[in-house]
Amino acid sequence: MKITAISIFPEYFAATKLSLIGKAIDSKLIEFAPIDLREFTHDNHKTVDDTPYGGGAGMVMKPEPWGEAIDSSLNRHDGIVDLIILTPAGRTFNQELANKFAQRENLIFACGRYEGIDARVADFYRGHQRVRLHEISIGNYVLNGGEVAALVMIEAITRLIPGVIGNPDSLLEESHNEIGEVEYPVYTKPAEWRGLQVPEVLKSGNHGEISNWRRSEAKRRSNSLRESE
Ligand code: 6GU
Repeated sequence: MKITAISIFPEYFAATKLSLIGKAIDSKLIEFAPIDLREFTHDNHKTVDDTPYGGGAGMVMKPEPWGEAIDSSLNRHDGIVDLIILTPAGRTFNQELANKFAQRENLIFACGRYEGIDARVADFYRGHQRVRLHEISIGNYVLNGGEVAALVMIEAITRLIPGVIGNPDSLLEESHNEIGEVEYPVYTKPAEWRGLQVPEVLKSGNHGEISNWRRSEAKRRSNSLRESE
């Protein structure tokens, strides 16, 4: 999978060098390039924003640098590209979308700042031959920009690529699968810690009872999480 992330703060993406994503990059399972939006400006101040037409608070990101940065990024990729514009007004990211994007070859993340990117950028690329456009949010809260949201998506997506995580069994057993059921509680040694015991059933060696117990605990947990919303 080839990933490009366009941002005025490409340094955010240094985090991709760590841990499993970093290893996947080293082993060429993933190719990742952070792109500095300001490289696609042509004025001395490297201006990326301006005041909104119609008035109002804040600044809007200018379309020209975005158009040039996205066109240049498209040239790094072959064939169809999923262009993901990060915006709090987008569709909420979830595991189902992570699974879908994990099957794609080419992802470009466009990380907006300020009050967002001039709307014509999305309109233009929605009609582009090589682009599938997505406007995505990671949840109902406001961040200063799309960089952290892109990192969240990159981690959720890349860990689903075969070979990226060490033990693929954990993908099967996992917390937030499509069903939205949260995983069972886990324990390790010691058997007693600060007066708290590991549940007897887990030490019983009875695999049937263990898996029944885990299923019922998982159900209990996901019910009580939903009630606390
Ligand atoms: Cl993608 N961007 C911003 N600025 N805020 C967000 C978000 C994205 N997702 C949730 N909040």
